[in-house]
Amino acid sequence: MTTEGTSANEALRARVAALRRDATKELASAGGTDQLEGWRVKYLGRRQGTLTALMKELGTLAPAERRALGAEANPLRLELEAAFDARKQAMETRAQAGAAATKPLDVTLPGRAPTLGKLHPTTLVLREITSAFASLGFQVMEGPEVEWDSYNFEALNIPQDHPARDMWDTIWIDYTDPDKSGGRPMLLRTHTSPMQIRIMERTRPPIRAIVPGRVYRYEAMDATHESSFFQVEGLAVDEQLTFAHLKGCLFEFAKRLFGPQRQVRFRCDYFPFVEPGVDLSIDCFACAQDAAKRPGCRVCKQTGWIEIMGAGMVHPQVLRRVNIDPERYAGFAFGLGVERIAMLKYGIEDIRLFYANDLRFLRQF
Ligand code: 2NL
Repeated sequence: MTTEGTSANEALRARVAALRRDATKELASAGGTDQLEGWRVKYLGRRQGTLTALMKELGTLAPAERRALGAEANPLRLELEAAFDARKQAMETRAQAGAAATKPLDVTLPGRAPTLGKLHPTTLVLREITSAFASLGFQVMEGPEVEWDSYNFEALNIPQDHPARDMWDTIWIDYTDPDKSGGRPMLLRTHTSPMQIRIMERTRPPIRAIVPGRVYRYEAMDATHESSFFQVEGLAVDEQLTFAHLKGCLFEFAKRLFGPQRQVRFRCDYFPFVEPGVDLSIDCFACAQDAAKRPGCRVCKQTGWIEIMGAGMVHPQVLRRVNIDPERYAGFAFGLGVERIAMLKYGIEDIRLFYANDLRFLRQF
């Protein structure tokens, strides 16, 4: 150990002592968070900090001196850091207490109202429809949304490659099973009728069931077409059921949903799974009472009638395929689009609003 080494050593030791004194004194007098931060940068700062500089100098000393001085400088660093944290904590606690004292908690302020959820317009109308049919004696049943071609089309009298298939633009699933549906791929059901086939397969008449549920179409979307929407289809199978039963049942339904003053009209229509097939309209609730409102009526497009559903007598071929003897039993069936009914009831002009998740729309129901 050289003389110069020793004196350099002592000089450093003196600096450590002075540093402890100055830093401690200044910390005690730091009056606010800005000053506190200034203190931290001055002494502990990574670039310019006095203590940091001192630690760097240690690296230039001989090993024995470095150890001796390190033994003093290192604890000082920990000491100053701890003092800084304590001071900061105390300052924050005091600031909070001060704020609470000058601005006490006002317990009389009104609380924040929790946001309450509401039912979706589709759900509201779906419930109205199902309860109307339930009160007419129909059971409510649900089925799978992914279906086999055999249930969605073939059992419904729509063979492969038949032009009637063009009535439904289908979304296909990349999944096949050699034992199912002749190895043809699965699909997203285009109507809820396949579930009615399943019901007829496992239930002997009398049957009265409605099947609500989501269906899918490969559509170019516009104000009246969505790629997914809800349907309710109904089915009644019994001995001696006639078209008069269909009319009576749907007439009653239309009045329950749209009011007792409504007129109904049946006209011929075509669906491959019924014969005969019809569509059902109600007289226009917007203009039927007032001929002056007819010109320009947007609800019925000035026809005076609004189509609300399709229906018909179940095709004998459909019954035969599920082993129900069409000589003994007859059935009627019907189908409607839930959003279409909701659009009529609430005056909604664009079906895309239903699933756009815009709260400004959804809050209105
Ligand atoms: C429409 C028309 C309809 C049916 C659905 C049906 C089901 C079976 C047998 C026979 Cl299992 N028919 N359903 C019948 C006629 C019309 O729906 O426009 N739906 C939105």
